[in-house]
Amino acid sequence: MESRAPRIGITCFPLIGGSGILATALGMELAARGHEIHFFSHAKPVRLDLSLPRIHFHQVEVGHATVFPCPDYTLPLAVKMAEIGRSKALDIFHVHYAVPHATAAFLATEMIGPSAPKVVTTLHGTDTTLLGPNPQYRAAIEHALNHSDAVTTVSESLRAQTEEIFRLRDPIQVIPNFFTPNRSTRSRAEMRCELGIGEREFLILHMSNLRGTKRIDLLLRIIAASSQRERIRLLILAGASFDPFRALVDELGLRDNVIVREDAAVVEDFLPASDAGLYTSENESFGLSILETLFFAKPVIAFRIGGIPEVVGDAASLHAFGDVNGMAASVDALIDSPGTAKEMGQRGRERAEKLFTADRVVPQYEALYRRVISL
Ligand code: GMT
Repeated sequence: MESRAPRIGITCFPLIGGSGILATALGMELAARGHEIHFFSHAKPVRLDLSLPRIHFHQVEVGHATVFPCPDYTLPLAVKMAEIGRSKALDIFHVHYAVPHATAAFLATEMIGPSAPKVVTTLHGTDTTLLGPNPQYRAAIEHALNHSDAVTTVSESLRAQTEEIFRLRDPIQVIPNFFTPNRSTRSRAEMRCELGIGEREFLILHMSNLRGTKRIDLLLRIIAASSQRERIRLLILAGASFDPFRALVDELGLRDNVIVREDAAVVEDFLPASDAGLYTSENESFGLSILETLFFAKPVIAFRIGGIPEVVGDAASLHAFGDVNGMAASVDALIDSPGTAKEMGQRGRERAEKLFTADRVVPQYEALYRRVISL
């Protein structure tokens, strides 16, 4: 086995969303540990710092100007991965999402031939939960997974779901997500002042891409059901337009409660200002935003679904899916009892620092890379 650090190509989605954020953080951590890292995507991943040593980014043009009636991404991506994989002698393609990324990796390795990089595929959820049951995608995902040299999921829950849905050749390895908080650029007081949060007000934070599975309707209904709603401000850091939810905000009379920021990539500026995190997904393989909230010692209230219990353990208030009144009661309890809120937040931070740091998780990927290279 070679003694130099393996050279890794990372393929991910670039926009605000847990998989791209995790892939970006992983690439930057690996670069700091001496690996040459080559990112492939159709745009620069939002949190990627191109000034760091050993970080390279290869932008893939979506095939708009071709003879085809529909734009194509998979083939230009595969060609770019093959070109760089060969010229930079990459050891690994680590792709985040099976379709189209693992499919592109498969094509790229076929183009390169025997010296091709090994393929590690990390599943983040959608391949299994949304696309897996879809007959238009199922066979392609199964093919991509069975032609990967290793497949990982970000939680035990996603592993079990994936092995139930697909017929896989090899067992899946679970490697959880991690988070490394950056320094906040604003103090709690500065940010609360900027957001217009009064001293007696309780600031609840929700961070998500607002997709259907995040159940923003339930998020708003919980605030509306709280007996303390006049003291609550709900800050939504949104990875998409909030416009579709404005009518419900008005219907529930929450216009004065809700603050939305659609361009907030720096979560570290907002987390210290908050008093709790509220997450209402009906489906969540892990919940990277929940982990980010735990790292800032903020108590979390969420539904007991998917991988969330693995992330929070007993350091959060979990409820059966859809229990709006139970969630509202938990919000009220945190407002009424700052001591309990503080203690829950501290337990959450201890758990996050014990299980989900880069120092604990990144070596698991490095060990996996070394194992597949030696296959
Ligand atoms: O749903 C999202 O937030 C986006 C999605 C993604 O693929 O970017 O997130 C998935 O991957 C994250 C990182 O592993 C997980 O923390 C999320 O739980 C997961 N989302 C779902 O399973 C719905």
